[in-house]
Amino acid sequence: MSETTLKATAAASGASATERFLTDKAAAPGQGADSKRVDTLVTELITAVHDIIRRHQVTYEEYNALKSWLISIGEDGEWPLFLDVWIEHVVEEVVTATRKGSKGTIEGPYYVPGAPTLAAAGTLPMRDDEAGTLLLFRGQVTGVTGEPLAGALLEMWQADDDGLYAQFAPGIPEWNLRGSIVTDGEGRFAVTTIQPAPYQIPTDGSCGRLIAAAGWHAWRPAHLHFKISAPGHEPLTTQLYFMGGAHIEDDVADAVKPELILDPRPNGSGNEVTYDFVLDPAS
Ligand code: MBD
Ligand code: FE
Repeated sequence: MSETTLKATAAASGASATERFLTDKAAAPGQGADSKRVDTLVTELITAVHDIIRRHQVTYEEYNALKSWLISIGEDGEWPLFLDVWIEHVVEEVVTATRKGSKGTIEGPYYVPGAPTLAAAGTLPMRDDEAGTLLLFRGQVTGVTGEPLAGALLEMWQADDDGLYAQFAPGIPEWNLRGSIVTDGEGRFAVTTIQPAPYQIPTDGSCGRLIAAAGWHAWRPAHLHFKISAPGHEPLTTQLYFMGGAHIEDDVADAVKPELILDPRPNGSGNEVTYDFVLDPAS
């Protein structure tokens, strides 16, 4: 295991993920909220908790354990991790239910906008001695009627061979294994990268403590992340996985779908696989 792996802590990656979210996504508290909607959703959430307490005869010891844990998850910066692992997949399912194009899945906590732009046939930024099997990932971006989308933006990010993400684990170059690819005149792209390792949720933070306390496991299968966008189309956020890979059947984040599993084949220098993305028209 490398030096960087040893120094990656839950608190460090949690702080980065929290800051990232607050910078890119968070609306000002209460802004844009319809009070009737807040009333309905929060009342139902609280009522569901009350029901669980009654059904399971929750003790003061358990109530205080929950309180401590909720306090610590904020202190560790792990709210983005917790929500994206255990909640986001249902939001994604509801929001994309009527799409006709490619399946999406959750974004997770580690997207960073503005990754360096590569040509349609390019290599993700990586270290000279980047570990891992080379992967040539190619395909085409089209609309739902099959029309090629030239100049579509394919943003891609992934973990390295230690399962670590640049900008969230220490000691990795800023844009390592993160890139923005613009499709060619036929909507095609061909990206050279390495196959990522499975991702383990940090075991030394609040999410890790919850997993240990419940007797769960902390793993996501190896995956590549994408955001694909083109004018006049719904942006697609998705991930692709590797057939037969560890935890493909029991992703802690429940974000694997059968349509998202790649089956790369050896091509002499590493592996190669083709995958096409189909974008819905803008709604
Ligand atoms: C990840 O890499 C990820 O993709 C998700 C969804 C949650 C935690 C880490
Ligand atoms: Fe990920």
